[in-house]
Amino acid sequence: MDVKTLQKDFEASLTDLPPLGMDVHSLVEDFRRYYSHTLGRDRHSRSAHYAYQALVLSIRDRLMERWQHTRYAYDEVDASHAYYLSLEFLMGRALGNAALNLGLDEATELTVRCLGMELEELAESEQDAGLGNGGLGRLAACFLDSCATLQLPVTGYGMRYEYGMFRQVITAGEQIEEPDHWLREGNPWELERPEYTQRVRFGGRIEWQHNNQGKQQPRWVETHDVLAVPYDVPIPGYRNGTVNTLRLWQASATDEFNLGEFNAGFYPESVAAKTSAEQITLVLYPNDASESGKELRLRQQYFLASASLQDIIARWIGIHGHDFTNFAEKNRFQLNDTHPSCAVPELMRLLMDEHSMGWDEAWRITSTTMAYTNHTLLPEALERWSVPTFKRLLPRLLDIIYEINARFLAVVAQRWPGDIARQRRMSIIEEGSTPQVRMAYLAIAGSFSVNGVAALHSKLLTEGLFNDFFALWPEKFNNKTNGVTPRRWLALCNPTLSRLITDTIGEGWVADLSQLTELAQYANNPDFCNRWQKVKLLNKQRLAEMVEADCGVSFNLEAIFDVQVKRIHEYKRQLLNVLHVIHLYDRLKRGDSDDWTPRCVLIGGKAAPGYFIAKRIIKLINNVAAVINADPITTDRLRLAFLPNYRVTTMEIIAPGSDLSEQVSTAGKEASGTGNMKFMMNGALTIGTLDGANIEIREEVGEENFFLFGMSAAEVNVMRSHYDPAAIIAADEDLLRVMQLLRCGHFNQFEPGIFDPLLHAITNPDDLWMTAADFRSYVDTQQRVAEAFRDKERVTRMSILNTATSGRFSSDRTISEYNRDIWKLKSVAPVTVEE
Ligand code: IMK
Repeated sequence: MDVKTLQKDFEASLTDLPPLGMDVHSLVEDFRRYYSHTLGRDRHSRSAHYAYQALVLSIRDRLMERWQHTRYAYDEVDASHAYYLSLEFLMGRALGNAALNLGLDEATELTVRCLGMELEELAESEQDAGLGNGGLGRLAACFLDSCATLQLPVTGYGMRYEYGMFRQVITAGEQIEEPDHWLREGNPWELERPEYTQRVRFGGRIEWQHNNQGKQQPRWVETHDVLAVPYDVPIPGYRNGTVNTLRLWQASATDEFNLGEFNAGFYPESVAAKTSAEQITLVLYPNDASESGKELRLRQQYFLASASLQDIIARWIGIHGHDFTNFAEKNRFQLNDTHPSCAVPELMRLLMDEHSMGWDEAWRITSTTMAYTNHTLLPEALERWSVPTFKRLLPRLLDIIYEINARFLAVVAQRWPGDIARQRRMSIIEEGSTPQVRMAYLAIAGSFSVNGVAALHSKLLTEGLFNDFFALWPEKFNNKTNGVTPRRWLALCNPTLSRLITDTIGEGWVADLSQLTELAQYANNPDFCNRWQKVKLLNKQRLAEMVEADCGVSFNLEAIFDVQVKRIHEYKRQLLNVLHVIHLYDRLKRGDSDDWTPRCVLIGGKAAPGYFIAKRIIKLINNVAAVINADPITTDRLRLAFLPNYRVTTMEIIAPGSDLSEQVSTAGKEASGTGNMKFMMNGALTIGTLDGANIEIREEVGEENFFLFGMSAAEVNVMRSHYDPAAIIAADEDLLRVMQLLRCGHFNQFEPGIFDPLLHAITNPDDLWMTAADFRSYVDTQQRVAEAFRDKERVTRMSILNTATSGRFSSDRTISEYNRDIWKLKSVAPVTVEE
């Protein structure tokens, strides 16, 4: 055969590769080859780790084919595209999800069995991709799954942090943070794409020059540049042939660092500069719903925005040349909170300075492509960057922000002539001794859509935080209630319940969760209820084993599994939960235990390393657990455990095994919550306040199937001015006794005074979270929970109805709404590989 023919055959086969088999035999075949030929293992070196590697490579090949076909399909129709820009993607493990979504779950299971191993054992080899803090990052991950499942051309853009969310170790009851070097053994799910490297600039100064049309043109000079190298992660849709992309940027020093200064004899300085460039993607900031205000964080934010936009524009030019006429129509950028909001001035800069566009045209494009999602009302999370810092790091961007602000304030002045106070309030630049850039206002001014993440939260945004902006641009504001993916959070994590559901109503629910309503008709069917209970018991056993292994606490399977897992934060009120546990202990001690319902309380979550009170709350939980678990009076009746290192992978065991979901935030403070949805889907009942998505959960399941307690957001605001915790405590015998136990050091006999800061917080009239105010209502409602659980039939019915009405909380529904109202993309189906 001559070279020409070979070449032609090769070209043809690249676009038209024969599809890989999806049956067990093909999978085993590939597995064998990877295990022995690629990884060089033989029968003398059997290990779960290499088996895992070989399995991933086999599955990855099948993702690759579909990935290519998806790209071809999008290119073919020149599809409009949306980009989800986020500093966080909390992906968790990928193996089980890839197998499920490709329809290879059974084949995978069998392949592993052929080798005399169990899939669960292999899966343990995979580190969680913990590139996020909590709800905001996990939401981004669920959204990618739904976009691929709905076959929408959506790409995620994020950061390839070398260290993800820290590992939490509990020592003497306290949180110790250990670095999470998740890439140490390599990451078989990513594909490095050095050919798409971008250059991101920092520092320097602006020089104005005349261009050949005699116009003043800025030149950003003497910059310190950093390279952004993309790593692509495949995002498979649910059994539909689509594989979308998550593109993660890694910072890398430019060659200038290596050459210029090396030769000039400044070796150490040169290496230091290299390290400083590569710091940008070294570590995830471990703060949830609070800002850090650190310069490195601003560098991260600009790095993501700039690299992503340059990448998108380069692709555009590759296809359309320098004609940007349809750019706005074809592209949407969804900003996941203000973290990537440098994208607004950066897109202006790229269009004007790099692609010679005028201000008006650049602004038309920017303000019709950007959309902003707000994820919290907490003032400590609202990002502000000091103007001097901004000027030093991003001088050209600051100029553009000033220009955006001047034009924006002119619009405000037009609408409210002479209202100086309002102009000052709304200004993107906050005046003061050190002026600040208000990133949320920048995001609103630059976007055509602003959304909150649950009905109450979106309403509070327009009434409070963004009220002035709502008055100016009511049409921009909308709500998109969060959701979670039913693939990971039901089909994958709860196989026993999934089987029961599929046996009963068919398998359509996995891609259309509204079908779960068909379960409601079985809520009174004794046979079905029986099977439902059996499934729950098995899942409780699985959870109890994990608690035993990780906490050394044994959970009684007969007890209510009462669970609160989420970031540790005062507004989420883990303290209220602990006060209730102490109250139950006090009741046992004083012999008030007629008709007792056994209860095992599990609390888990990470505290931001700099958040003193949150860390002390962890210590309190552990100390209370030590005392009550050791007291023989509690045996089989009450247990408390703190689960270390809560993460995506542990939630996959927790949600299926829980009876009661704790969603007890101070009303008006939790923007949405998404853990609440995972519990509901898996049939847990909720005890919760009228906050975030709890309100919508209660609406769906019906008030008789939801344990509501506490003040409403409006009541919280009314009480604020005359909150008197001392009086509340004095008037409540139970709370008084709980406070006595804490005050006298019952849980810190050898650590005097350590809980004083917590006692102070509870008794402080300025306590923003008003823990004491909701104590009575919470305890009474927990008593109703205990009574309900004595009626097995009743709680089983309630549990079934929770799952049956959880369809609304699928992220497929949420993403359909984003697409209907904001992105307006057409779904594009690739030619399926097998066709
Ligand atoms: C979280 C909110 O606290 C949750 O209520 C919500 O369910 C979730 O986002 C998803 O919408 C992290 C944040 C944040 C604001 C700033 C930062 N809001 C949330 N996480 C840094």
